[in-house]
This record gives sequence, C-alpha cells and structure tokens, in this order.
Amino acid sequence: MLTTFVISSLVAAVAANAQSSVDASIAPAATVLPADSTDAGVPLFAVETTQLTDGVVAALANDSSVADVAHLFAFGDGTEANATASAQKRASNCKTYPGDALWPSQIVWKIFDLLLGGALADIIPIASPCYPKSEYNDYNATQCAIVTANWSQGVTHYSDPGSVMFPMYEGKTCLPGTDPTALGTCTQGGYALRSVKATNVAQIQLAVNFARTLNLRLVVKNTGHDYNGRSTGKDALSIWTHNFKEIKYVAKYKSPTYSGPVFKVGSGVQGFELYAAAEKYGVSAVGGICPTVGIFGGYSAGGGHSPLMQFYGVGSDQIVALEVVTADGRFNTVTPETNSDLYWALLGGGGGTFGIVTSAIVKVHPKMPVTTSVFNFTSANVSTETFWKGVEAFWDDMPAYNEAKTYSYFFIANTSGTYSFQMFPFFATNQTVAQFEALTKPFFNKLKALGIPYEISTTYYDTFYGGYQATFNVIDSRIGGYTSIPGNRIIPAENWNDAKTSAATLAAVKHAVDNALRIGIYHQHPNDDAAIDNAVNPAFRNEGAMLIAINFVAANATVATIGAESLQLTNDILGPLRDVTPNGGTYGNEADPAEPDWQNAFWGKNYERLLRIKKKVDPTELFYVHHGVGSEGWAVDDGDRGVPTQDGKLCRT
Ligand SMILES: Cc1cc2nc3c(=O)[nH]c(=O)nc-3n(C[C@H](O)[C@H](O)[C@H](O)COP(=O)(O)OP(=O)(O)OC[C@H]3O[C@@H](n4cnc5c(N)ncnc54)[C@H](O)[C@@H]3O)c2cc1C
Ligand SMILES: *[C@@H]1O[C@H](CO)[C@@H](O)[C@H](O)[C@H]1NC(C)=O
Ligand SMILES: *[C@@H]1O[C@H](CO)[C@@H](O)[C@H](O)[C@H]1NC(C)=O
Ligand SMILES: *[C@@H]1O[C@H](CO)[C@@H](O)[C@H](O)[C@H]1NC(C)=O
Ligand SMILES: *[C@@H]1O[C@H](CO)[C@@H](O)[C@H](O)[C@H]1NC(C)=O
Ligand SMILES: *[C@@H]1O[C@H](CO)[C@@H](O)[C@H](O)[C@H]1NC(C)=O
Ligand SMILES: *[C@@H]1O[C@H](CO)[C@@H](O)[C@H](O)[C@H]1NC(C)=O
Ligand SMILES: *[C@@H]1O[C@H](CO)[C@@H](O)[C@H](O)[C@H]1NC(C)=O
Ligand SMILES: *[C@@H]1O[C@H](CO)[C@@H](O)[C@H](O)[C@H]1NC(C)=O
Ligand SMILES: CC(=O)N[C@H]1CO[C@H](CO)[C@@H](O)[C@@H]1O
Repeated sequence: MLTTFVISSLVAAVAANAQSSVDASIAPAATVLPADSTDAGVPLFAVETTQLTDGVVAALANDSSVADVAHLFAFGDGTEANATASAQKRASNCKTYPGDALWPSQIVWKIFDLLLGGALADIIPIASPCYPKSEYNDYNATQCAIVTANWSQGVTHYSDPGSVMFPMYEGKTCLPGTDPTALGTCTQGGYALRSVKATNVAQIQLAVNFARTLNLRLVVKNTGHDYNGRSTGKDALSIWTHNFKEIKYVAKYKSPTYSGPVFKVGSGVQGFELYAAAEKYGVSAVGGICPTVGIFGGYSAGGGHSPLMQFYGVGSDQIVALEVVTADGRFNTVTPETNSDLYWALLGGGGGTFGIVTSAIVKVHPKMPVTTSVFNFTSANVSTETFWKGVEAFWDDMPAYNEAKTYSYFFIANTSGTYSFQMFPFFATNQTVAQFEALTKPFFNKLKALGIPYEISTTYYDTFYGGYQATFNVIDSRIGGYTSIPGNRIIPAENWNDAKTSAATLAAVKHAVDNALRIGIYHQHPNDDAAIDNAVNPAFRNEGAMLIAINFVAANATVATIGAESLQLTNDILGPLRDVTPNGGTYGNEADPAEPDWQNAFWGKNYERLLRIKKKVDPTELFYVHHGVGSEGWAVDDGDRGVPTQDGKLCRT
C-alpha cells in the first residue's frame, strides 16, 4: 500500500544514493497492443498502440532496478486524492515543488526518463542565448539574433517543447532582444521545468501517473497558442503532444451516430496540415483561421470557430470519437456510446481539463469553392459620423450574410485620429463572384451614397484551400507580443432583431473601438443542423457575431499600469458589450484572463454538468488550467503582475 511515509522516505533514500546507482539499462515501460484494440471504428495509430498496462506496471514492481519507484507509475484508483493530500500534511495546500519532501530526486527523474525511453527534456527559455548572465549560461549572440528575428513566427514557439506564444501570461521572463543592456532577466519564470516529448501513449500515461502520485503540477502543451497561459506553469511537468502528427482518411466510416467520410487526426496536427490533407483527399475539414493553431489541443476542445462553421458547425461538432489518456493514467476510447459523459465534456468543455487527447476522428465534408473579398474604407475623406454610417450599413446586413452562410473577419481602429474599416477577408463559401456581389450590393450602394471612397479586391477559388491560403493564412497573428491583452464577446443574433437593440449594440462596439487599441469582428453563425448535444458554449448556437478587443499595454508598463489596462479591458471596453448582450457569452479560447463570472460566460447552462463530470473523471484535480472547469479552488501565487500569470506556485485557495 502506498503511504506518505513510504513515498517521502523513498525519495529521501534514493536521493542519498550515488548517481551511479541508476541502472542505465532500464528499459522503456511499455507494451505494444493490437491496433484494433479500440472501439472507435478506426484502428489506433502506431504511436497509440505503445501503451502502459497493468502488466507493465506489475513487471516494474518485480524488477529490482526500479521496484523502489514502481508505485510512482501505478494507475489511479481514486485513493491517491487522500494519499497526496495527507502527504502534503495539509501544511502546504500547494502542488509539490522543489524543496518539498515529495519532490523527486535527480535519480528518480533519471529513472523516469529511462522508463520514458529518453523522452524527458529540460525546458530552457528559447531566448536565454540573449543573456550574458543567466542560470543557463548559454550566451550566444548569433543564436540570440536568430531567436529575436524569428520571435513573432509561430514555428519559433510551436517547435519548442516549452515556449508559449504570449509571454504576458507566462510572466514576461527571458524576453528576446539583441541589446543585452536593454534586457530584463532570464529565469525559468512561468515556463514548465521539464517536458515529456511524447511520441507514444505509454509516455503520456507514465507522466500522468508520476505527476498524480507525487502531486506535481502537470501541464499539456500542443502549440503554445493559448491566450491565457494555459499551456505552461512554473516548475510543472509538461507533456508535449506536438509529435502526434498522423492523419488518416477513411472514406466510409460508420458508427451508430454517424456514417460518412472522416479523418482520424493526431492531437499534434495543426491547421495548415489539416487543410493540406483536406485538399489532398478532395474534402473540406473544419479548423481555425490561424494556420498554426492546433486542431485537437485547445481549439476543438473549446468550441472552435471556423470559416466553414456556417455550413458544418464549430470544431467540437466534428468529433465522432477520441482516444484519451485520463487522470487515472488509463487510455480510453471516447464515443457517444463509450464514456459518453466524457465525450460530451470533451466537445466544448475546454483543453487541458478532462484528459489528454491523442487522436480524434472527425467528420469531413464535400469540397467547396469560395469567393474571397478584401475591402477597406477610412474616415480620411469623410466625417467621423459618415464613417460610422458606413460601418452601420455593413452591421445592418450581417444577419443576411449569416443567412447566406458566409463568414468574415474585419478590423476597426482609430489610428492617429483616422478611423479605418479593413475587411480581411469576407469569405463567401460556395459562392461565385456574382453571388457575392449580389449579396453585398446593398452595402456598397450605401457606401457610394454616403460618399465614402473604398477599395475592393474579390477573387474566386475552386476550393477552400486556395481562398484560405491567400487570405487567413497571411494575417499577422502578432505572435510573441507582450504589449497587448485580449478579450471577446459573442453577440447573439437576436441583437439584430429590432433597430433599437441593434443600434445600442453598435454603440457599444464604437465605444470599444474608441477605447481599445484594435477591434476585430467576425460575422459568424454555426450551422444549426450540425449542432449536436455537447458542452460547447450555448452562446455559439445563437451567435450573430464575435468581437475581439485588444487593449494596449506598453512594453515597460509597471504592474500598476498593467492592472489598470486589464481593468479597463474588463470593465470599460467589454462591460458595455456584456450589458447589451445578456444572452451572449464569451469564447473561452480567446478570453480576457480576468473575465468575470467566467463559468457562466464560457459555458452557460452546461457548466453544472461539466463540473460534475470533472469531479468524477479527475478526483485528484490533476489537470488545472486558468479558468478551466473545476479550477475554482486553485490559484497561482505570482505576487501581483497586473494580469494572472503562471509564474508562481499553484495552491488551493
Ligand atoms: C493567432 C491565433 C488565431 C486563432 N484563431 C482562432 C480561430 O480562428 N478560431 C478559434 O476557434 N480559435 C482561434 N484561436 C484560439 C485557439 O483556438 C486557442 O488558442 C487554442 O487553445 C489553441 O490550441 P493549441 O492546442 O494550438 O494551443 P496550446 O496552447 O498548446 O493548448 C491550448 C490548451 O489546450 C490544452 N491542450 C493542448 N493539447 C492537448 C491535448 N492533446 N489534450 C488535451 N488538452 C490539450 C492545453 O493544456 C491548453 O490548455 C486563435 C489563437 C491565436 C493565437
Ligand atoms: C514476478 O516475478 C516472479 C518470479 O520471478 C514471476 O513468477 C512473476 O510472473 C513475475 N510477475 C510479473 C508481473 O512479471
Ligand atoms: C478519503 O478520505 C475521506 C475522509 O478523510 C474518507 O471519507 C474517504 O473514504 C477517503 N476516500 C478513499 C477513496 O479512501
Ligand atoms: C551559437 O549559435 C549558432 C547558431 O545557432 C551556432 O551555429 C553556434 O554553434 C553557436 N555557438 C556556440 C559556441 O554554441
Ligand atoms: C482623399 O482626398 C484627397 C484630396 O483631398 C485625395 O487626394 C485622396 O485620393 C482621397 N482619398 C481617397 C481614399 O479617395
Ligand atoms: C482617435 O485617435 C486620436 C489620436 O490618437 C485621439 O485624439 C482621439 O481622441 C481618438 N478618438 C476617439 C473617439 O477616441
Ligand atoms: C453549394 O452550391 C451548389 C450550387 O449552388 C449547391 O447545389 C450545393 O448544395 C451547395 N453546397 C452546400 C453544402 O450547401
Ligand atoms: C486597403 O488599405 C491598404 C492601406 O491601408 C492598401 O494597401 C490596400 O491596397 C487597400 N485595399 C484593399 C482592397 O485592401
Ligand atoms: C517607458 O518608456 C517610455 C519611452 O519609451 C518612457 O517615456 C516611459 O517613462 C517609460 N515608462 C516607465 C514606467 O518606465
Ligand atoms: C534573421 C534570422 O536568423 N532569421 C531566421 C528565421 O528563421 C528562418 C527559418 O525559419 C531562418 O531561415 C532565418 O535565417
């Protein structure tokens, strides 16, 4: 039986031994199962057949070179919640951190690595070569120049096991820059400590069991795109799913709930890979607008809006089955029939909360052509009032655009006193240029009548892929930036039902434009037929548009200023939008980290059931993410940074 005493005395005892006491011949703890040992309807990927089983764990206990630590890798049975709680003796209500009795010794980490087959790596902040003095002692001006020049590219961060794309929430440590005298400090900060660079399921299971037994902070990183620091955490063990890259096309999939073509997709697959595969197989697949966002990390787990949602529903709606490692370390097939609660929760309940997805089977759809259009106008040659009449003309026609199953993304900003409206792009799926022009004719006629000059460029593409490549694919995603904080609001279609509400809503939009750095708006509405009963924010189902507001924070802003800008975003910029959208909500994947009443804003009536499922499938509260389901009892103690960061211990409140 596992007791606190055994763990802590073991750790102490092993720590006292010499490094040479680790038997370097310890073999990876895994066995290979048949690919058809799943009832998802598509065989397991090869990387999924390599698993940890009861037999493998029992064999560890039998092997003298690892027997002492074998229990650290045992599957969960629900009793460890008590074991770990008492292990911490309630003196500290925190996860286990360096210096704590339960913290693994170097030797235990080494054995863990051997059992993983060498997949464990220290996480080193990628800009550390810019720092003449740091704990990493790896100053290298050449490498620093490369990292600094490439900092705003997604690949710089998603190809590293620890880096994340929004330093604000990691705690702004170890920022890049080629002038050493202008730099701050380079420490581990809110970056995780070590990463399991997973290339098979057994490694994920070992890491989950190890973290749960020792009460370590565990995080899951796919691309690092998350806006709220949810793929990083100070002194955490991180699991990196990036290498789960396989995509398999199945033309005739059949389950009790869905018959048709599907992809089985590894959880490391990113948008650009999914779209390229769809083009190759002559189908359409649902993903986000940013090419490097992952499909089955946060995106599909948290809703997932898409240019194709108007036809096929949001990202979560595509999922017909998943393979998932749960908090007990077990590998589960999750379908509407098997683990149905978990299936419901994983489709919209948020990433990093219910388990670690290794692959998903998703619906794919017929290939379709698209007409894209980019256009813009400004207040340079007209009055501010006239400019806003132009915006209003577009706003008023948004219900018609949704009706026509088109989608758009546009920005409104006040730059040095001049307002601009930039459409990038209007995405008219399955429409010819003539159809697009007929749809938007009333709007452009109004611009002409108002005397507002505009520029427009419209192009027809045979398939989604070409249209996507020319437009969304080239948007500057401002990756790596730490001078802005985002927030959003899902605006219900009902806000256009009467002229008064519609005008009040547009007034709140104008207020946001006048107070934020930049506003992005999507006209979007998911196909109602695609909606299945899942945990997706109910606000999406009634959606007419989504607004993203970005507030500016100077690079050298003090904590007090960051706090003030954060409050301004939450209250002054987003407050009026919340007030005019009582039946709206907030998209958790792109949210203000300080979103008030976030349970209701992200999940509405679904929250209660999500919390029940969370308590059942993760009784030890292994998985924590900021503002994730069941995160109420926890907080990161980072001192005050003005915004919530991951640069501190995670403790019960
Ligand atoms: C530039 C940009 C554009 C975007 N465009 C869109 C868009 O068009 N539509 C849209 O809906 N959203 C969009 N988003 C938001 C995006 O959906 C979220 O940032 C999403 O969480 C990213 O998921 P990821 O797996 O790539 O990132 P990560 O930061 O790696 O992970 C996000 C979350 O998922 C968890 N996670 C990762 N992998 C797994 C796994 N295998 N199993 C379980 N949990 C996991 C992580 O722990 C974390 O909590 C955009 C974001 C950015 C930065
Ligand atoms: C453990 O070792 C004993 C003795 O060698 C053996 O009989 C038994 O099968 C082993 N059990 C496992 C799970 O390997
Ligand atoms: C955990 O402890 C509580 C009270 O301390 C007890 O009621 C419960 O039965 C224990 N659960 C398990 C699974 O041991
Ligand atoms: C410095 O970085 C460059 C670029 O990565 C590399 O080629 C070089 O070997 C590095 N120098 C040292 C001393 O590590
Ligand atoms: C605005 O007016 C100026 C002249 O006043 C002209 O040069 C310019 O081209 C106009 N801009 C647009 C967008 O029409
Ligand atoms: C627009 O920007 C200018 C200059 O930055 C500023 O003076 C003005 O107040 C802004 N207008 C509004 C309505 O915020
Ligand atoms: C796309 O348009 C064609 C022709 O207008 C129509 O027949 C087809 O049903 C449309 N496809 C979808 C998925 O709506
Ligand atoms: C829109 O504005 C930019 C300048 O801000 C300009 O370069 C571009 O050509 C304009 N036209 C279109 C169709 O986007
Ligand atoms: C930030 O930098 C600007 C100049 O770029 C300077 O004017 C300002 O005083 C600085 N603020 C702080 C808090 O250091
Ligand atoms: C300036 C610089 O070093 N840029 C590099 C950015 O990364 C690309 C590869 O993605 C290199 O080719 C560039 O040299």
